[in-house]
Amino acid sequence: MGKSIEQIKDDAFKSLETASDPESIKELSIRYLGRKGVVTQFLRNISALPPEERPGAGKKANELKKILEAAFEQALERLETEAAATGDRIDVSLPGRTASQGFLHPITQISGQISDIFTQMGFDIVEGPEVEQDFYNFESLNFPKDHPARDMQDTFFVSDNIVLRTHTSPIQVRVMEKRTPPVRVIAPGKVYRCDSDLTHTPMFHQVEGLLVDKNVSFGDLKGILTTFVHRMFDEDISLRFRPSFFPFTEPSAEVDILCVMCRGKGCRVCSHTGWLEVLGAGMVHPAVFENVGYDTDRYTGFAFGMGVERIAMLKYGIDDIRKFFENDFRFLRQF
Ligand code: FA5
Repeated sequence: MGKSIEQIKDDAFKSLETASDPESIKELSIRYLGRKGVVTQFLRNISALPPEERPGAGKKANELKKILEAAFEQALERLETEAAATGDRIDVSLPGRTASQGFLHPITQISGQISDIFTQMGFDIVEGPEVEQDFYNFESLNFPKDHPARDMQDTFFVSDNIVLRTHTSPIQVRVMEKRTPPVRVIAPGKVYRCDSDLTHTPMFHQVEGLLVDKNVSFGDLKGILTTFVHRMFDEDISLRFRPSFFPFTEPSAEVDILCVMCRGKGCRVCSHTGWLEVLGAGMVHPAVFENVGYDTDRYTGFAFGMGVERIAMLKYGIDDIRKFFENDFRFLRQF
């Protein structure tokens, strides 16, 4: 009949002492209690014993079966508890994991700084639609149909009367239709033009400004814009007002800032002029006031529209506007 039930028990417990992981305990359970296991075989072979020994041997074998079942189960539970306790232990000496933080795109940052400067000077922030009616983008701003001034802005047409706005100036009209003077607003937003080179992209950002009240003069416009430029850059940055033309302002001007790339000597960024144009401005044209029903005898006002990317280029010394839109992380994470 082979080993006695006592020998089988001794062997099983010795093996259990050396089993250090759940896998080996499961193997032992199969070796002793499985279908072909040692205890199972012992029980099957009881019929080979002399009849008087059979009841005692059967009883012992069944007892051993229960003892081993309980012992294997306990050993498994003990190992699992130990593993869980080790896994949960906190090693306070390990260095901490730094959570990587996102950041704002440089254009969003500059746009925010521009808005902050103007809100500190009492301007409200307003918005308007990017897909705009021809009426607001052009006609209400004194660009009649077929007027050559429309060629100044290479337009993306959605349909005959709907365009992607080419500037933020239509927001001037939308605001004046709803509010009565005094009006003091800025309107940041995306604009679109069929245009692309070192200093032009097909989508770019502008911040529009509009101030309407009694006795507003060109001197007020110069004062506000000079304050803005000095706060945005620094107190000794040079800027110049150059006469210009926009159908919706009269007189009109363009404001240039001394090129920070070459300090006025002339380079490819400033087209060798030493200056970089950052905004257009002027006194609101009476025709625009008439379109929105403002009394031109009582009110005057000024408006301006600046290119956010140009300001960012000057501020950070970037020589190619397209870098802002290439999404190269090595470039973007510097700001
Ligand atoms: C205008 O868009 C006028 N609406 C500005 C204005 C507002 C004048 C209110 C008077 C009163 P202009 O086309 O010059 O003007 O554009 C204004 C600024 O946008 C420019 O000075 C320049 O900084 C920027 N800009 C123009 N085209 C592009 C472009 N394709 N890519 C990047 N920036 C541009």
